[in-house]
Amino acid sequence: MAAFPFRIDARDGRARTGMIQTPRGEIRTPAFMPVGTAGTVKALTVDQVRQAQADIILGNTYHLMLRPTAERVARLGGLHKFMRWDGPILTDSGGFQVMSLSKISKVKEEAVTFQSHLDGSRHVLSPERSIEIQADLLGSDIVMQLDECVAWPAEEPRAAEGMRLSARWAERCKAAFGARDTQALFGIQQGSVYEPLRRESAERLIEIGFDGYAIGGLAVGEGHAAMCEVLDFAPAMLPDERPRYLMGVGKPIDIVEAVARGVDMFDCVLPTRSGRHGQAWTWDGPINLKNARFAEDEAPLDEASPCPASSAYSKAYLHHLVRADEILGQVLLSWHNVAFFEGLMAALRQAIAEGRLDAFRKDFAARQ
Ligand code: PRF
Repeated sequence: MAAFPFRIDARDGRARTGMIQTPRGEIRTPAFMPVGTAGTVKALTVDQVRQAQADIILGNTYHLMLRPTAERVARLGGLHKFMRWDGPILTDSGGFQVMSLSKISKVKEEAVTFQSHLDGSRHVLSPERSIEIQADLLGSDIVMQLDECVAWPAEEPRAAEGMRLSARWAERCKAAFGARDTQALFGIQQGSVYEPLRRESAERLIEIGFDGYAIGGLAVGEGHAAMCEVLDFAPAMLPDERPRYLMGVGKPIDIVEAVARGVDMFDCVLPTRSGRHGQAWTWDGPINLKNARFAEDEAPLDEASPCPASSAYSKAYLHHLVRADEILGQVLLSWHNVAFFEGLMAALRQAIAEGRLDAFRKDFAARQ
């Protein structure tokens, strides 16, 4: 597998910091990927996303296959050109979004069939079709296998069934992807909270061989403590020399704890979604700008931040924008939040490089 060298520069306990090298640029790890579901990181221009220090963004097979369709994106030159983002893009494979968003869905060995949440139209997503959409039509840099994420809570037999289906789909995705130099394929570990299932999942994925390994099936309702318990054993089952990606996580405290347990990549809608709802993430936890206590607060959210949304606008002004339901309030808070998450990742990388992650973790938790 020639694609995507992963260089680890420093370690601190189980945590690592380094860099994934892609043809579209370097991804500093641990990395946070802002979510650009429908060909846009909601409320932000790609220039703002770049200024917020994101190295890579995430796109969604499910949304783009329905609208504007993957074929149309391909005719328009691929997702990078379409949305004007020239950095790396990781695409999720669609299965998880089918389960969480579509009206009706049915998972079978061959494929998942579902009805669009937009117009009720019927669609089929097989492992082969997911790879075609991601790799050939959208032109994704990091392609995810199609998997089944079972709903929480799941009894062990149900979790095993979903994990084994995901493992069989992993083989089909690998065969469909073939060998490529300029794109990478990641497998996804499933198995809910069950250690033997996580072990079997990891072994089957490693046997197939992927460029990176994701941890799926977490942050689905089990809570922070249960997720941390799984992360005490799950990342260590995946190859040390390849990137590990915890899908759909999370709150800053989740990210800090996962990094300490050996995770390298994250994605979450939280910074953009909470930004559209008036919430700003800070080193002292989340605050809601709607709150009357900010009405005449002239201080910015973070004067030390390189992001203008964080350093150049007063909380009083942001309070006004949110109260008046002005679109700029959503833009500035989304921008600030993405910059905050990227700043958190930079701080984590530095703490690992300097061997003081434990102290960082304790300070961080105490301030939340
Ligand atoms: N699988 C895929 N995408 C995901 C998940 C998963 O398990 C999750 C779970 N947190 C988020 N996104 N393919």
